Amino acid sequence: GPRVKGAMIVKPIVFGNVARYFGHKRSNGHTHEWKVYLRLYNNEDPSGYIKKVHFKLHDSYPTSLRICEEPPYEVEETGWGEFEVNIKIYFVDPTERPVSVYHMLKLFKIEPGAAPDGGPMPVFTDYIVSEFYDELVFSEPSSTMLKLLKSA
Ligand code: SLL
Repeated sequence: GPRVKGAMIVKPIVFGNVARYFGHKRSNGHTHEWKVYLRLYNNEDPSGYIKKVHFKLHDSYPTSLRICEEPPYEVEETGWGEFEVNIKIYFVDPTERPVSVYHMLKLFKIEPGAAPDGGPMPVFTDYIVSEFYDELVFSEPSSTMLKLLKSA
């Protein structure tokens, strides 16, 4: 439908990862299990206006593109290293352009003074959370999209 002049809707989001250290290195070299996720800040169900969410992992993962067609939008994996995850959000209204957010997967904690020279060093901790806030801004959405955004 036509764009609604002057209309603006803001949807606060939260994205990030949790990770757990195995306590040892597995035979495949993996040291952690982790989960990367995207959700609405107020925990609303966005499936009325979000079509799908793509998580693009490091190329060392077989099938590095993971697709979530409905909530929860999350990927659980194991691994040994940190890398940037591209989280791309597609909307039900195809005229609404997909939005990308980037999350640096965190497995280790940077500890000041932990290195032999007294500098910072990544250390293994049992559990780590790395979470960020952002906002999806819908500026003059279509009338259809505006209805979907409001009825969520
Ligand atoms: C690094 N630049 O060197 C980063 C890359 C990639 C981590 C980290 C894959 C596990 C698997 C995995 O953990 N990749 O291949 O099964 O630290």
